[in-house]
Amino acid sequence: MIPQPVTQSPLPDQTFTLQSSATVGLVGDSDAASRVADHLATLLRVSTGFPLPVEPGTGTITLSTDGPSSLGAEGYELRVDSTAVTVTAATPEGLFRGVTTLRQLLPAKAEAGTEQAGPWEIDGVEISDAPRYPYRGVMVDVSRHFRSVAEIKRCIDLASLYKLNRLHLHLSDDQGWRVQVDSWPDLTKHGASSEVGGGPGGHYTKADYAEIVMYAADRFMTVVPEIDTPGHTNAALSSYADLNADGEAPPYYTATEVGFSSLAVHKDLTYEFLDDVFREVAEQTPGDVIHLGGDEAHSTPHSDYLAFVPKAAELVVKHGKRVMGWHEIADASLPAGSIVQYWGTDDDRAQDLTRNAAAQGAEVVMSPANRAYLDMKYDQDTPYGLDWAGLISVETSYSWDPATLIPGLAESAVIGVEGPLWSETLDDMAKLEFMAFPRLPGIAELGWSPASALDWTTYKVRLAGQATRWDVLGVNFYRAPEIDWA
Ligand code: TNX
Repeated sequence: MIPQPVTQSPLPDQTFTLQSSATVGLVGDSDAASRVADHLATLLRVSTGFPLPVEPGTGTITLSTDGPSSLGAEGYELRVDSTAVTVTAATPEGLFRGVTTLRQLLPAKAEAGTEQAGPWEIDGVEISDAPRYPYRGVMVDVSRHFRSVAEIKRCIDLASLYKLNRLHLHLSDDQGWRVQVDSWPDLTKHGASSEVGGGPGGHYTKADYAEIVMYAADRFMTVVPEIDTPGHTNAALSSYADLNADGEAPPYYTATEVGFSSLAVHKDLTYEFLDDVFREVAEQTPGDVIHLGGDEAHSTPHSDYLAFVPKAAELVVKHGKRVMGWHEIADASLPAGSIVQYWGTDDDRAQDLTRNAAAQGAEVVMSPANRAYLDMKYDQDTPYGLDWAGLISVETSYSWDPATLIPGLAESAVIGVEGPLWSETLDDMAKLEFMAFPRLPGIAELGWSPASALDWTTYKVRLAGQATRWDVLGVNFYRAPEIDWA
């Protein structure tokens, strides 16, 4: 199982077998809980061919939201004995996490899209589980190479299988603006028309974005939209001449240099623009956070950068959202409730900024580029990906502790982890999957499992066990030689 649960005790000599007469019982009524029950039943109907009706009250598999609040919002208990399966939680979200565990206890063929032969056995077990951190994310860069709604749904499905609960979408950068903004239509009319390498690009209409948000919410995953500022803005600057300090629109950019673009920090129009963008993005985002980027603003003079960040942050807060940004923003003063995302490589500057973030009262999400970056090559022979932060083996990506990686950072400031998947070199889903698997499940485990459970030697055996699941799901994963895939 990945992530490893907090406690798990086998019930020896007890084996549960799912039969064609089984029912899914739902105790505690809410729409969200019944959607969790339907989600499980729908999945298993396809592979088992059993009718699996969802009924109120106790069933063969019982899902109950009558659990004590001591389990927390995402905690759950799961019991499998020879006659029944019970998942108990205090919330529909906890129920969903427990159902995710149940899916991993079933044979891998339970995930198949066609009817499979049984038996459908689960070894008896009692599990009690809850996450170490509330923020467990994956980031997809849809700016450098655009991904369709269907592809993003697949990312959500694969990430939620490992109990990740945040989908960070990098929606704007030099190479493309990917979300519709009604008040600034050229952002997508012009700014979405290509991508790295000159491909067709694309963008999410409001309906597309709503579909992604809803699909994610059904899997208890919150979308964190990122509008990168003040650098990484060529797509916007190329769409509106007036946004440029000199009033001239640069050409569309499809190469991969960073750090050459900047919003015009001294123009009022810049803040009118951001006000509109954040308002429209906030309106479509039920989640609590908008990410304003803030990284690599190499062509924004530093004093301008320090003036810009609080003004941009204030506009996020004005529209009811918490500010999130890459660690550079911690050099500026941040509004209460901000979240700073560390992407350093053990360098002092990045760590100082992150400690500064915590000293300001901000919370920290850990994405160390030399460990958590899913776009770094595994080794010299990896056919795509980058290597500026190093080569990141599966072991390297797993073997660190989010609480202690940055010396002197208060452990209480860290709220979680995220694996960013930048897409300069990744122009299709197969390549994204190859870079994310098998490293993303390890990031998920760092976010969920207690520090005492993190152990490479036992983890790599559990990781090997996931391969049959990925084969069933058609995941294009890298058979890293460090793992005995057997
Ligand atoms: C740095 S990480 C960037 C991105 C690149 C990435 C490639 C960060 C906040 N900025 O613009 O895509 O490296 O690994």
